[in-house]
Amino acid sequence: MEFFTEVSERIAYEGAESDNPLAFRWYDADRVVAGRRMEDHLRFAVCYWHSFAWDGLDIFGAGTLDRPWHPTFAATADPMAAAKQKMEAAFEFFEKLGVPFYCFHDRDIAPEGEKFAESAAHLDEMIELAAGHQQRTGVQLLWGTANLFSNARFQAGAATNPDPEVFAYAAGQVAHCLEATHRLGGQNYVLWGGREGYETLLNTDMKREVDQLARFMSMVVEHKHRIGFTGAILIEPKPFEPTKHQYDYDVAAVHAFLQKYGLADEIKVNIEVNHATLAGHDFAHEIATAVNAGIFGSIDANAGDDRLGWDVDRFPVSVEQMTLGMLEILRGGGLTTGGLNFDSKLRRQSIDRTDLFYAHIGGMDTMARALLAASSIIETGDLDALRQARYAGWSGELGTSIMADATLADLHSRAMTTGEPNRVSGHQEMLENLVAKHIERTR
Ligand code: XLS
Ligand code: NI
Ligand code: NI
Repeated sequence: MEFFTEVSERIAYEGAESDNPLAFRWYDADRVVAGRRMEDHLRFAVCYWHSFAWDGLDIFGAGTLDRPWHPTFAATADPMAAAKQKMEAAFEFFEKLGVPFYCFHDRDIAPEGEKFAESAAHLDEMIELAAGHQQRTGVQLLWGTANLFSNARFQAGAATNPDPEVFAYAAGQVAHCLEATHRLGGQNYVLWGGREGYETLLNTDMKREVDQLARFMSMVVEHKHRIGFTGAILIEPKPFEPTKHQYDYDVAAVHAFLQKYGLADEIKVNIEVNHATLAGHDFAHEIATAVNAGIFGSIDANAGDDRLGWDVDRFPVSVEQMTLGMLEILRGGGLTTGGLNFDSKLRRQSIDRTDLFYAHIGGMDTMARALLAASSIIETGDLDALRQARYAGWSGELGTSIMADATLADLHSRAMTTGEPNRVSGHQEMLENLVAKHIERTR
């Protein structure tokens, strides 16, 4: 059955002058940018949950989107039959859009059963089908993850739950999902701390909960090696929502956690744009922090809303925001096992199936344009030259001695005899103009 009948062929690149809303204007998969094909730089992934497992339901009302494969609308009452239809729709979409990757939660692709064993069997059956679809289409799995937050059993978290029974259940679920990801050749495995946080300290033993979280992560790492999964394990930071406070607050908090528990060589981060801004950071800041810490893994590409303080998961629209992000990614050496996963959802009134295409085309063009701008900034070298010049003193005699062996007392006696340090301009506005110029000139 064909689900996306308004799009009969694969979306093509037509160039910036094109007026075709169903064509790429910037994303040209085979174009080589800074020594790498665009497709290999950007490593786009479509996410299963927002695009295929969500019908537009929000806390005020029922689903609105035209999603014939969704259990709410599917002609069949059999959840497994509906899951199979959903998978057909998803792979038809991946193929027509021309993305190399997709991502899923176990519960997105396979319905939960009565008991754990039944849920596991559902997943195994769907994994077999997914393997076939992957082989047929060439679409690969960027990452898998376990949904440890939707079911009521996880009301007080999974690994951080006050009840070890829930920890044990979640551990079993992750073991199964990690193995499924491995079987599908997934390149990463993600752990977003769904409800790993708290609502009130009045009933929460924070120290114990964070220790439990670390124990859980160590088990995941041990299991990864046990089964021979060579992909990266990634934690996805988020400051709050659904809980009032999430332990994996931001990249810096996750890095401190990983170091404290000896996991910094084993786990990296999946940075989501909207989570960065909710934490009070720029997207680029979170990437730079991760690159500096040696834990940069992957990106959930989306956008927040300047006036809304929750995870609205819009498709990326700001070339400037993404250029600054891509600049840090390129400075860090680019994506390796990671990719750009559209953890983005349509607005609830964008009800047509074709809206999924418009949204992804826009997001991919935004990121492609950002890549072009960022690589042209790096290529011309003007920004880096100015940045380097700003620190020139640190290569001089004083700078090197400070970093080597100068003591506070040495610097005290020096201060007694030297004058006021010379102040220079930071030229911020000039640098912002320079970024704007590179964006304007992307071709
Ligand atoms: C929620 C998260 C979630 C993860 C995967 O805010 O972004 O979608 O990416 O569990
Ligand atoms: Ni995400
Ligand atoms: Ni999110």
